[in-house]
Amino acid sequence: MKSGIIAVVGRANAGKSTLVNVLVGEKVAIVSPKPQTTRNTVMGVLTAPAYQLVFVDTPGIYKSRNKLTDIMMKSLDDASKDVDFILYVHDGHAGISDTDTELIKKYVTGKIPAAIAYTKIDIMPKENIAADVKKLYENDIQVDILPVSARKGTNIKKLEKYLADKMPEGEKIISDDIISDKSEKFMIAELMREKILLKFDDEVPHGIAVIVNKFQKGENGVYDINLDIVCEKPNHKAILIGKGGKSIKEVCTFARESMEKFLDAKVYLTAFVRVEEDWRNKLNLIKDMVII
Ligand SMILES: Nc1nc2c(ncn2[C@@H]2O[C@H](COP(=O)(O)OP(=O)(O)O)[C@@H](O)[C@H]2O)c(=O)[nH]1
Ligand SMILES: [Mg+2]
Repeated sequence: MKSGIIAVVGRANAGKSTLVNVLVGEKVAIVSPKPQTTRNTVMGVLTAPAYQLVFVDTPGIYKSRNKLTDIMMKSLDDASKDVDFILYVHDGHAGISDTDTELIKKYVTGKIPAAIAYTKIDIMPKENIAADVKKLYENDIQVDILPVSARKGTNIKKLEKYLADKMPEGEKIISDDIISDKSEKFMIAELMREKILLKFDDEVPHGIAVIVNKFQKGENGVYDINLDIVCEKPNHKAILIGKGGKSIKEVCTFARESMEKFLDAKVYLTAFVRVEEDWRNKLNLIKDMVII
């Protein structure tokens, strides 16, 4: 059979996690319109009779600004070494800038086989695709470019077959029933963070960490989940809670619904908001919070 590890890299918001989720067929990584949604590398596995594709979804590419972004960048660099293939995800509808060509060249170096998934074609004029492909070639980026839409499912099967064909011959890397390297507990914290990212403006969610204190399935089949939402500033805490607790209640309802879908069971969710100033620069705290 064919099997291999594929690093999924690209700019923040390009659509990497969405693409990995549709390829794997299950939600393994959270998605939002905000940068820094993915903080850790997440592995997603697609196992078919004739091949196995192990995707490593990475945080987007950023300029490091604090210890958290340092860790994110290191995990990106680590993830893009020692792999069989690099899938560079480019947001087609955003056009191609000089920064894009520079970044593509940084990751698509010729040392490791690579291709570009040119995504979000559902929200752009089709005629731009050919022009952009030409632009990439003119910039000496001569790898296969595969136009896809993760949202609409366009060309996803084609991309899957393409990648399978590029993998080396080998044994299965991961056992059949595993689709992610992350625990249910990790996903629970991530789903909470996703709903916060979706509900609040930029400044608040970027300073959020979620810690799961309790994650227990009762005899009645209901999960008892208790978590801390850690924020950086007292005014963020006030925003998160909202008037009379309205905001936190709303966001917890959304989070609970998606946790129930993910766990396929009822969830009893309690959450507590607390302030931990400058946690993004406190390495010990980050290790506890981010790398669960
Ligand atoms: N229209 C459209 N939007 C997409 C597509 N893929 C991702 N998105 C959106 O782009 C945003 C960023 O996606 P995400 O997967 O979190 O990007 P990442 O930061 O590269 O992992 C989210 O709002 C997604 O819903 C796509 O194929 N079409
Ligand atoms: Mg992501």
